[in-house]
Amino acid sequence: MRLGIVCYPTFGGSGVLATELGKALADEGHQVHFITYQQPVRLNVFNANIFYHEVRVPTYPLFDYPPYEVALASTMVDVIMNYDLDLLHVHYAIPHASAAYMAKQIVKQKTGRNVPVITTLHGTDITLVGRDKTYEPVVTFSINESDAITAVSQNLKDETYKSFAVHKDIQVIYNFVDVTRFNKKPIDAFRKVIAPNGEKILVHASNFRKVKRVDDVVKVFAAVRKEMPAKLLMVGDGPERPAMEELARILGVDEDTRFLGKQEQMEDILAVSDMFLLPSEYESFGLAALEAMAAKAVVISTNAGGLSEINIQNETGFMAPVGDVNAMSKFAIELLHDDTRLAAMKEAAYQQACRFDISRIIPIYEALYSQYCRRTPCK
Ligand code: GMT
Repeated sequence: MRLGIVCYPTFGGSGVLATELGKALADEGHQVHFITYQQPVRLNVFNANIFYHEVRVPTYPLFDYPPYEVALASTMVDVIMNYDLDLLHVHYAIPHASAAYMAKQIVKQKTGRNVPVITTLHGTDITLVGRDKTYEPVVTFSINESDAITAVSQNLKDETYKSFAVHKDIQVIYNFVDVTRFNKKPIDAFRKVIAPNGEKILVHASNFRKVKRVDDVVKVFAAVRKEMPAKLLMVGDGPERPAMEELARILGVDEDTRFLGKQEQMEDILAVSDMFLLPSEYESFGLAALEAMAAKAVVISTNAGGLSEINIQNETGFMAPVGDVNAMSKFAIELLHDDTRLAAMKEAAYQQACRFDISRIIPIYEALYSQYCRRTPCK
């Protein structure tokens, strides 16, 4: 198939998932065209089946807000027509689903062809941003106009029906992880630099937005650090980072906390980690937690959103209500003191990640695409 994939190119989960999906589909022999404003961060391989089309947004003195959606729709039209795409798969509804709708109408008018659009809902496009009155009518309309809609968890599907007048079926296709990539041997030299005296290593990775409640990460770590030697790795960057650096100083754990910024080699960091902290206010799924589990890290998270669809209480990790720093700290301290239980839970986390392995999920997307494919055979 010739597939167009539209996503955010940044470190956000939807962009990561879309890029990994595109890479896997290209490996399967499909021609994959990424359409976005910047090279996606995980698009770091050469594959003759992968094309990257940059959306350029020309500026003009009149434009306080350069019209990205218009530029995106025009690029979609260009790529659909010049590369004869079979379908467009857009990740994160805003503004990708509405731009795809516009592109579809333009192609239909020009050629009579109906290009199928599949929209995958990822999280805040539904639970936060999309609900805002400023966007809601366009989001509802463009979701309903998509030929197929998928959501990355059952919780996100339910949230969509709760908040939007969507009258079409939404298929749940869970996010995935490439287990073979994340189940890596720890690099001893790296572990020694981070934890020279064999301290336990805790890790958090996100885009440091309010919804992640990163302050709870630092608070849990401070409680752990009171009880035992430990190190905290903070991966990623975003608006909350400066406040978190300050909080680590206030709580006296700055010497044991490293802010690593944005990192591409997450598998190397996770390979030396014992525990992953994700105390979010909401997660539709929690892809970062799944990647941690594939690297045999135990996940301490909230029970918000779809997290309970991947993290199994007391088996692969622990979940507490949002903001319950005490419960998360207590569990972390007890587990980090008990090496036998820690090893068992790490293994259980890994086994759970295997249920979401890339090899299981890609065929589900291919089957969905096949329903809309005009070519025979479908590759
Ligand atoms: O908030 C983020 O982590 C980024 C956001 C995105 O759309 O890029 O992530 C959402 O999509 C991920 C991939 O499907 C999910 O794993 C995250 O749980 C989800 N984030 C939220 O729901 C807050």
